[in-house]
Amino acid sequence: MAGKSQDKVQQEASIQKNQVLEDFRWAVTSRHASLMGRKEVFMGKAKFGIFGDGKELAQVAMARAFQKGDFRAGYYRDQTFMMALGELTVQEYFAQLYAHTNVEADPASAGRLMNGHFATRFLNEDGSWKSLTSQYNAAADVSPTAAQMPKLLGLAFASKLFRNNKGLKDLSDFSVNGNEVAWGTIGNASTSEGMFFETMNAAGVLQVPMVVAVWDDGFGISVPQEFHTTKGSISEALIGLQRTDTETGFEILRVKGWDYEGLIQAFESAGQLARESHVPVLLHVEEMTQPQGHSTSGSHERYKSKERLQWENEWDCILKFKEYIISSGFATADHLDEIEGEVKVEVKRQKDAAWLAFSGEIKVELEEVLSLIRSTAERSSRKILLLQLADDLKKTINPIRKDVVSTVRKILFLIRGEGEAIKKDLKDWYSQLQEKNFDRYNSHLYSQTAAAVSHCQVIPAQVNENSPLVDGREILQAFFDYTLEHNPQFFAFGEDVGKIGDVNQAFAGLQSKYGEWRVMDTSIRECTILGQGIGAALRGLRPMAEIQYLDYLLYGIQLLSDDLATLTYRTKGGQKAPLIVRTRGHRLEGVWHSGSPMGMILSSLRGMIVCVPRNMTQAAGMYATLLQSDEPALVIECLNGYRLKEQMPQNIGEYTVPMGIPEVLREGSDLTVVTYGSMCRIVMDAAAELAEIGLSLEVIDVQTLLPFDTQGIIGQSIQKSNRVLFADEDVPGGGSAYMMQQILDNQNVYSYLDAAPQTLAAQAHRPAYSTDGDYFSKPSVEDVVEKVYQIMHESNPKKFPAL
Ligand SMILES: Cc1ncc(C[n+]2csc(CCOP(=O)(O)OP(=O)(O)O)c2C)c(N)n1
Repeated sequence: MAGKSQDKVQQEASIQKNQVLEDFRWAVTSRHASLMGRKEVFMGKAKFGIFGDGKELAQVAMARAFQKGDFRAGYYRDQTFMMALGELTVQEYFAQLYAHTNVEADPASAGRLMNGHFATRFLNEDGSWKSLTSQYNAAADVSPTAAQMPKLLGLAFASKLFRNNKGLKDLSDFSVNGNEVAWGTIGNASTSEGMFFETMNAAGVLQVPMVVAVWDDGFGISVPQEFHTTKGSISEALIGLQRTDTETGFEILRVKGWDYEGLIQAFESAGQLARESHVPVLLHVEEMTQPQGHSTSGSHERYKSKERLQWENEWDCILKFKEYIISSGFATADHLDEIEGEVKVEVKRQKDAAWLAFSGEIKVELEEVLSLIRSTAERSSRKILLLQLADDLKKTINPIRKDVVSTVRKILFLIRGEGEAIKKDLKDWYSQLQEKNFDRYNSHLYSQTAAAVSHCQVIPAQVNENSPLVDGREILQAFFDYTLEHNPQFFAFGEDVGKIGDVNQAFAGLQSKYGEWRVMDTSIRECTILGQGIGAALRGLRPMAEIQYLDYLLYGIQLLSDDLATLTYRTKGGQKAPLIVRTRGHRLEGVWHSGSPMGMILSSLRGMIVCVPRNMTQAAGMYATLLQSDEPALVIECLNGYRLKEQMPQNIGEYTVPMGIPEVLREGSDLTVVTYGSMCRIVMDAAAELAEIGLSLEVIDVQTLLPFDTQGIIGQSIQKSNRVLFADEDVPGGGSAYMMQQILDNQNVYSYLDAAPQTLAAQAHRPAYSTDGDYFSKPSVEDVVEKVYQIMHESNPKKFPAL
């Protein structure tokens, strides 16, 4: 200090004062947004509210340490952080509370998520990447507690890759030498989840630039800390992760949620350590409060003691911040009151603007429809009733879209028997509204960009009589070799993927050829393998995450379902994570190595592509398609196919297999069997046997279950054969029932059927061990033969007598 000029000292003091007052402004802005938000819910203007009050101070400190290019994966308390970064206006905050369906109004979720789910937009409207290093990035939030953690690992891991994999050094829109920190936030109670512990361990092993801030307010809704965490403290419980002079690990810091200077210092040093040295940091922020309780669902007075409530009042971080500012001489109490007064007016102004914008759109629709109903009523025989419905609609307090649409639908039903001229205006208006509402509520389950799988170029595999016969796994190996050479953003990882090149050797030799940053081993942690992939894909890389066996996908299905599969939908195209999940399933052995839980997958992964290649030639072509696209996918290779012989295509790496286009494997006229994966071979064998008694089967491999037969190929086959059987290895009512539903609901085949459509599945239990266990559990050639024969018997018992 002694050597500094007076000017310099004054400048530093004024910078600090400006900073402190700016932070104060953000803290109280956020607090008043919380207070007003709660009232909006109780007034019936929003359905549910969860707010960030009590967590403000730590978040302004985190925003100070957060830099352009960094990523946040957090949860519903982070509004102050987002506001202080400049990534969330108060108006946007309220737009989400009201569920305003406009991307401009609510850039995080276009009204699709309840309030407190934050996100920035990573993509331009056409789906191309923005420059992520020039902006602050918040990965789109999810509600399940701790589900933000696995992708946080991936966001941090990407920095590690960008720093160490020289092939990525030119991707300056995604990283600058891996200097980006991934910041996570999580509530103290949520640290009890397995995902949290799995992520922490993996981050310690991988040494990635990840800072995890735990917002500790001593409760998880009503349940106090002693029920959540060993020793009542997550930083105490995790002390074994602490790095030492000789061992790598975590840096663990503790700070109080009301201590402004402590928070600023802690976040700054955590950020610096992670950024420069890629050391993960656990930042335990203790003594936080929750002034309004957990959410609008109930009062915290039900479960907090009087003493606790009083302590929370006294140790409120904004109160403490005020005391600090005044005692440090940065401002007087009057000045702070003045700022708070201004803030209150501004928050109210933006809240009102958000409401006006939200309700204004609905009002326009309501006025339009009222005038249409009235003019329709003039022409209708149900005039009085229609005018009454219009009147009721007009009287609705805080009308929503449902009020408008349900009235229109009721009226269209009432006047169904009247002439077209009477109904036309209302019907036309409604059909236009349906399109708009589809865009508002139902669009973007899948990519809507030029890189959607449906737009990928189809290049057939080239095989001729000279193409060598090789093991299936060698086709995959050749494909991965080609892709590692030609696509620097591609990398593959999973249990046993690195050194031995996966348990079936499709990556054999490729780690030594391309290095440990391209083909790598991981620990046994399916959930965070997937999270690692999601986070890396969010940052522009093309990861292939391997789940060793399909049966173990269950460890990660929640993450795929809640996070990856909903990502495009819940951000309305604002983010993408085109992760490819590779796994192998169907036939092998026993209860845990031969499952085909396709019904479970199909029900939970809408939003992802699901490929079920029957062999490795098809699998390689599917991977090529997926790598051209911007959609996340699950590919299930056939466990028993790696050693089966296939011809090596000449254009390996280049040919593609289109998604949603079934392939007719055998033409026939008596009955269509629709199947996929390992069952293709079984059905083809059955078809050969049945041909011997003059029965002609058409066998169709659907190839992908999501999307499913987008061109109606199966329907066309049924028009010809008039009979259909859907066969797979899932439980009854699983994948086979799904295929039947798709065809019956979408392809209008009912009138072409001469026999009831049927399914053939495995037994309801998982398969018993060994070859006999398989035979008596899963569909066999005999099962297919007998099932088909039975259908034919019912059609023509004379020609096909009972067995
Ligand atoms: C997997 C899952 N289980 C339960 C819930 C319901 N829930 C929402 S918030 C919450 C408490 C979380 O407490 P904490 O992690 O301490 O965060 P805080 O809300 O106190 O900030 C619970 C149980 C959920 N969202 N997800």
